[in-house]
Amino acid sequence: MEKTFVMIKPDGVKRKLVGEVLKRIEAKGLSIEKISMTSPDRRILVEHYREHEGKSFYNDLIEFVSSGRVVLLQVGGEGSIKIMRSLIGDTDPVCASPGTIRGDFANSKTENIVHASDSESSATRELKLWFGDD
Ligand code: 3AN
Repeated sequence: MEKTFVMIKPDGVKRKLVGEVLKRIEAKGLSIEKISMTSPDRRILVEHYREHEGKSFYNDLIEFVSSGRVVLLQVGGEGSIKIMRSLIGDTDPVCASPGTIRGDFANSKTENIVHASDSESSATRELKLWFGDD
């Protein structure tokens, strides 16, 4: 079954939206296969966000995601990568539709509650990075 990586970012944890995000994932019929909480250090975030290195928002992004605890998830199910992307909504809060997680809860491009892998190769890479080979 297809697997994807999801992270509830520090704003989602601080705003007590963990249950809300998990509820939406499960209500859609996807499965929470792994879950853990961590305070990510810069090193792992630099690797996670390597495609964004050098962009204008890069330093703020690393600073923000390393500012508190995050929830790491392996989510599984048929079509889980694309389904999770549609559940979270657009990166830009102006474009994120109501009914999506970002559409309902985010008002910032940096602090936008949740990350989900955007392709099969990202999902494989990110699951390995955050959960290892277990
Ligand atoms: P998404 O998380 O929707 O896949 P990406 O992969 O393009 O978006 O960007 C990764 C993260 O970088 C986003 N979740 C967001 O927090 C941040 N980000 C992306 N674009 C911008 C931007 N123009 N301004 C500020 N932060 C951004």
